[in-house]
Amino acid sequence: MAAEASIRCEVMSEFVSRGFTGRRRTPDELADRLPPGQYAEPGFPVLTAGPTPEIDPGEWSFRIDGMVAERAEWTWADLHELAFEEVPCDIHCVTKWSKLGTSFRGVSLDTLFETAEPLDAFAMAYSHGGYTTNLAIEDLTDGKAWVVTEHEGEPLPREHGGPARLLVPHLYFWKSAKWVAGLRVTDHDEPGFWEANGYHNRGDPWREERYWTD
Ligand SMILES: Nc1nc2c(c(=O)[nH]1)N[C@H]1C(S)=C(S)[C@@H](COP(=O)(O)O)O[C@H]1N2
Ligand SMILES: [Mo]
Repeated sequence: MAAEASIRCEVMSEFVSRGFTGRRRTPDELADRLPPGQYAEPGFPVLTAGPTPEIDPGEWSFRIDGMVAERAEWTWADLHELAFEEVPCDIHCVTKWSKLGTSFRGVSLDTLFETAEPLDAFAMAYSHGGYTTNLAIEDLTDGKAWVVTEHEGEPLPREHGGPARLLVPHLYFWKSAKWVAGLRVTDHDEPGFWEANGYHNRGDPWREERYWTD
């Protein structure tokens, strides 16, 4: 299912890069790209539980620890030594807006896991400010997740998680932790902030996994 969603994302971005960005899309095209129950939002709403932290890139770092072959931590400068990728994608918020044909730029989790190889199946992403969200390692690997620092060619705005956020576009957007500080790899699954407050444990928008009862 995850692979299917990410393939769909690639197909869509190819479609967008052929020249449809900014043009009106036909309802058929929209219908094809919108997961069930979602509508297309041209803007980029901000959804944050609590205050917006102010983090200087000089103070920022990203850590991977817990059940890993080697713990690792990257400063802003360390991160920028790694390969950055452009990530064209669609994003889907559980509150029903989707932003189609957008893009981010960052480092693939696959690259970070080359250093900090996960030895177990689960991870908790955590952020400056205390936000957490849980993800299966298989939802973070094989080109499905990034630590991003740019949105549509500009530095990631602070309200959208700048200087850096997690991006996991094949799952509902609450899994994309803003102001991300690290990932802890664990041998058991545990709910993060929204998952403990009624959201679905996995959150696949194509299966409409919104709430824990879905
Ligand atoms: N640190 C942190 N990350 C977060 C959130 C948050 O409150 N704090 N909200 C989540 C939710 S519910 C959504 S829908 C998206 C919203 O991202 P945006 O504000 O860039 O649209 O961020 C997710 N990541
Ligand atoms: Mo959300």
